[in-house]
Amino acid sequence: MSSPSMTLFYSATSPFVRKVMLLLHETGQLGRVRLEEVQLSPTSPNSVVLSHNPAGKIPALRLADGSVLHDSRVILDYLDQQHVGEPLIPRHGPARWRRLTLASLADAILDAAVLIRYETFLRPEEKRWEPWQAAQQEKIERALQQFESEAIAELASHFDIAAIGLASALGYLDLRQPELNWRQRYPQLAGWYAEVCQLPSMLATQPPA
Ligand code: 99T
Repeated sequence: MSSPSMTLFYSATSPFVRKVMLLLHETGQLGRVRLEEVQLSPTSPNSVVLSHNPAGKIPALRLADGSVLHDSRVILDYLDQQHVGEPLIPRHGPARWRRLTLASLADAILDAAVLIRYETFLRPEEKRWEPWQAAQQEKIERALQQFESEAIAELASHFDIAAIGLASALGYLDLRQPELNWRQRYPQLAGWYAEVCQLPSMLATQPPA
């Protein structure tokens, strides 16, 4: 096999990076990407990442010609157009907008969960504001409720952009909020997630405990 032509700025605990890794696994493109592991947070940016993405965030993907793609949504879209199998992002029609909207709702869970993580892990205790954190947590609950009540059949139909997003989000909640106990409140999601966790792509991308 030829050597990887792209570089992914990567961390094993980033759920946004995990979405990219899942798509690479599912579309057989792992060999095209070299992983460059980085450590960063908003208050400790990584200079290499900053030189590729002024927002200082991962994932960022450097292509063979030196150009850089970010954020995860753009990278997923790009990589999904680089393989010949069934697209994981429908190309046209109502399915495209529906699956992208579900993926966006999964990203909203991640955005809120990452903000909570930074609030509780980085921000000094005396500067924290409980109502703000509770409001982020409510976003997560409302999104989970919508997936539970309106989207289970759609999720189960295809491990695509929407399912990849939600699987990454649920994995991240288990990593950073192990006490959340979401499975009790959302039993259908729990059943769906237990099944997708057995996929080789999910097993290979599990975040370290
Ligand atoms: O915010 C920063 O400066 C550094 N944070 C990141 O790079 C996080 C890593 S997940 N990435 C994003 O926030 C990307 C969001 C973007 N919209 C996308 O790519 O979709 C860190 C999680 C953790 O450490 O617990």
